[in-house]
Amino acid sequence: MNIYLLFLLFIFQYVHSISAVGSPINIWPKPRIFTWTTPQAIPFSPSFTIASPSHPYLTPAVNRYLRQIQAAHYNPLIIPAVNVTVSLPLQSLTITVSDLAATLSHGVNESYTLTVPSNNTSATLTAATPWGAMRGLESFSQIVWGNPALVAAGLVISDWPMFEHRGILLDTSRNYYGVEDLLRLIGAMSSNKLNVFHWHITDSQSFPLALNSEPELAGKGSYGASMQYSTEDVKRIVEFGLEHGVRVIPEIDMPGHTGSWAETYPEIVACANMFWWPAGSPWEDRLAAEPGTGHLNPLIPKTYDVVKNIVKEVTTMFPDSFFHAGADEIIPGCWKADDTIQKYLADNGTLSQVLEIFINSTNPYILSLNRTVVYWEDVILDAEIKVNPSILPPETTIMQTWNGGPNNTKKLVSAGYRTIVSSSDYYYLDCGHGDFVGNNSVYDQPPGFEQGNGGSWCGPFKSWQLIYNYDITYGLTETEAKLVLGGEVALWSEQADPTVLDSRIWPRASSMAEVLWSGNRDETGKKRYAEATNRLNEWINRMVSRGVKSEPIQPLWCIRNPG
Ligand code: CP6
Repeated sequence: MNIYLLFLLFIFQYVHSISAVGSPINIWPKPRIFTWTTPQAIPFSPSFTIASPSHPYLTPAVNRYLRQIQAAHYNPLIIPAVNVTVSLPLQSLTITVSDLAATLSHGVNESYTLTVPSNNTSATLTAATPWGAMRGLESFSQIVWGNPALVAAGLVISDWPMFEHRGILLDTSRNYYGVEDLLRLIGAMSSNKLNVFHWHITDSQSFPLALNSEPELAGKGSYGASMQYSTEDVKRIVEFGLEHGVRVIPEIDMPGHTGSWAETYPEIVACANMFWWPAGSPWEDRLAAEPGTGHLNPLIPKTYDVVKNIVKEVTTMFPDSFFHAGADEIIPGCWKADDTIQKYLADNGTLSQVLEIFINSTNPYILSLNRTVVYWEDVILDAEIKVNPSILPPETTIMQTWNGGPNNTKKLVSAGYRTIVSSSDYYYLDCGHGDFVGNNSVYDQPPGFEQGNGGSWCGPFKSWQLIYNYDITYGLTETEAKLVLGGEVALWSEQADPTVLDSRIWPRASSMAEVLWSGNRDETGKKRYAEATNRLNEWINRMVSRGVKSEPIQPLWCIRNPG
């Protein structure tokens, strides 16, 4: 290096020595513990490399991050005020993993420690498992910015999640999403450190999953040949999930929400042709009474031949140990409309017994395939049709709550169930978009939802702040809180499809992602959403720069004039 260049470097360093002690680090979700006493940075070498143990899923992740960081030149909304030491470009990151054999499963250790020195050209990332290493790589990618790139230095991050289960539910039955949309979703989930894609694959409106054992279910029940997921598609999605540290949990919703099965097997589906409800029947009877409903008939042996074929093949396609079997929203009026069920009721049977027959005939089979079964809370909590909880022991059953906010969470955990929180009052991303039953519909509307009044489907809209401030263990004892596995935001697709996917989900899912990773309070115990606002602006900008079309939360003016 000649003397002239050294002189230039000196000037450059001097000019950049504007210190801004205490400025936050722009990582989303915020790490649990980090020290960055003096905001400082060093150049990111164009020949930067990552050394990592070889692993079928970590290796592709490393290559992906390396490419992304080198190509990104992320342009921040607010240029971080840092001291820059130009003499020490960061040349390498060395990854160490203590348990390379750990599989991606519920409760896997996702902790990591990332150290970027300010006086050395190499950084280190240590993690318990490959999945923790992926979380650390993501954090590392978020501390690199600018062109030529700088990397935050003189910092140590020690990080691990607060909740083990951090997910997104997407419904691919009401409207179809292409494989590329699902991959983009999983990629964005991973960058938000979310680890569960709950795939609500089938419902009454379409059956998009192509199965070799039951080819007609999708053949007749999908929206068309181009709107199906083939075995290869599923394999690609599951593998993509593994490369991103995202588990893919399939849901086959049954015995309700199965109208689409009737295209193939009309004989096993009750009320599939009930396109409108008998005039005058009360709205309460019409839970999930969407155009195109239908419930499996538990009293017909053929039902179980079909269910077992589906469950068996789905478990071969999805390696995760969780299987979601639905069991939400059983409509009394649907089963009551069926002849065989009517006879059963006339012989003093009850609708709850009909549901028990279904659960008793399917749950042991799912368990025999080494799966933990997840059910919607309705299976034991719904007022009219529910099973005796004793047939679903907490050891083998996980409940997912969506009604009634914290009260239902309390009911489930106090009964001993491990619980996933998806409260519709906070976590339903489809809410607030107006009634989807059109003005030309033959449906009677419930009071307040008269046709054409614009009545809102589970409104109002759930804002990122509402989601950020929700505590999923609110009102629970310490013992009860331990049974809360985590949460999932849900995008039901009656009024969503690929054109709105990104903006319906982001940044509101990022809100939950941060809270389930590191909470929503600062060191003094105060809610930290004001601080989060600034970081979220930057995070949205980064997601957009990575091709995820997140919505904004503020005008650029506010971002440039933080007050
Ligand atoms: N579909 C299925 C749905 C819903 C559920 N299950 C749902 C219910 C109420 C609201 C939003 C969505 N569309 N299969 C409930 C778990 Cl407000």
